[in-house]
Amino acid sequence: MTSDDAYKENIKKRTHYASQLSKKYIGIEVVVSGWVEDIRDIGKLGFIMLRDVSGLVQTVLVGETLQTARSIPRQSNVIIVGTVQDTKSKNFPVELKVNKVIVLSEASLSLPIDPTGRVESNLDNRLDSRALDLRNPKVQNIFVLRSGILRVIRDFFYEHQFIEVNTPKIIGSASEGGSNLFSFDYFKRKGYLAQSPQLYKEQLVLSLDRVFEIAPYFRAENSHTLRHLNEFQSVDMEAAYLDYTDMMDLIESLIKKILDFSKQSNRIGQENPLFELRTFEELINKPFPRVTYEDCLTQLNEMGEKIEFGEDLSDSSLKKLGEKYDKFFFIIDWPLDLKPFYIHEKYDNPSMSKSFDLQFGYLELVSGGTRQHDVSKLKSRLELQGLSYESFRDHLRVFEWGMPPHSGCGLGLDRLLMVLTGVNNIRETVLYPRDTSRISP
Ligand code: AMO
Repeated sequence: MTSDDAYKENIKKRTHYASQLSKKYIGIEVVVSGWVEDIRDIGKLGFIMLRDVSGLVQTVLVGETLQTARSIPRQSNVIIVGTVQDTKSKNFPVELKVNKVIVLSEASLSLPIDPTGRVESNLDNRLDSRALDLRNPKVQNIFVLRSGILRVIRDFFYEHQFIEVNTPKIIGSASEGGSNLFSFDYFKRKGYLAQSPQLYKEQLVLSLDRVFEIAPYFRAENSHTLRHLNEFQSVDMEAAYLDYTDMMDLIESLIKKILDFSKQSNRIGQENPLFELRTFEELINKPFPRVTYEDCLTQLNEMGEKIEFGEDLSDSSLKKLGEKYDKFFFIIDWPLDLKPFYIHEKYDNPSMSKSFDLQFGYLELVSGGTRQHDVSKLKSRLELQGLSYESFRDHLRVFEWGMPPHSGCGLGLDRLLMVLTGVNNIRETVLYPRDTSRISP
């Protein structure tokens, strides 16, 4: 039967998801729809293993329906009308005795990848066929988790009096300085893709007090690592009257909320538990260590890694530190010169800054700090960093309209997903990743 026949015969739409079928429906006719994961034919009897977004259902076919099923290519999309019955299978609570199979959309016989994951494909091939790759429950789970986390994040901010904002991604000049911007023609002048919402989120606290944004950053960096993309999602926040220590408290409790949520999601999965999900249950009630930059240098020197004061922490030193602090920890109070112009100096030691990075082992997840809100100091910091304050004119004037002191930070969402799912390549956590060699699909 085809979808046209189904239409003519007025076959009902789905009545149940696969995971909803249980013993209480025995004897009842139901309609399920999804894709054919497997067809097993043992002579007079056959089985279609039908998968939908919720899981798998075993369906049993005999006679004419079995005849139809034999010609259906795997991964085709079908409707199955069947009666729920008890099963001998240990893997399912019930099975369906098939009354009708309707093919809605036939899959090609030669698929580019095997979405069941039984035949392994490399990540590049999987990303080339991402829509199909997502039929693999393990892959799908990453994005279900991601969606759940986005909801937790939004709820968290609403509870803390933040409002969600959307700042432009097409901008007329560099948002933070630096040269890592994508540029393009914008009606006879140059436009850029925003490398972060930094300037806008700071401007918005002038009147909105607390704002957050979940949006892409675009960075024209020629990086070839497992943790860098050229387009990635960040959770940005900015709040008036908070200091960087308050901001660390806030981000720490957000991360703990997310860990708590991940712990719960792990229990929900039945047929396809998020078995790779790392919940870090033991960390939920423990404070994350806060280690100063200076302490990091001392510890690194003890480990034989010589770093001069004022130098940035290289990949190899972060890896060493990450062996000692192998979960979440903050590196705080960086030298001011290592930080962007908008970061505030420490009052008791102006060569140091009110700044922090949240690490997971060697992986940087968050960066933030107290912001400079004194416009004359902002101007001199811009000059010191070789940036012309003329190009920040629109931004700087906002600081003359009664700007409150404020703090903020940006959390790399894709990297956080790496930590939670245990995948070692950021591309696994992004639907359609963009890197130096990938711009499609
Ligand atoms: P920063 O540049 O440190 O800070 O970025 C914030 C966080 O974004 C993530 N991240 C990345 N993720 C994937 N691919 C990349 N290429 C990449 N680069 C960064 C990291 C990082 O911690 N304006 C400041 C934030 C602030 O102070 O509010 C900023 O852009 O997890």
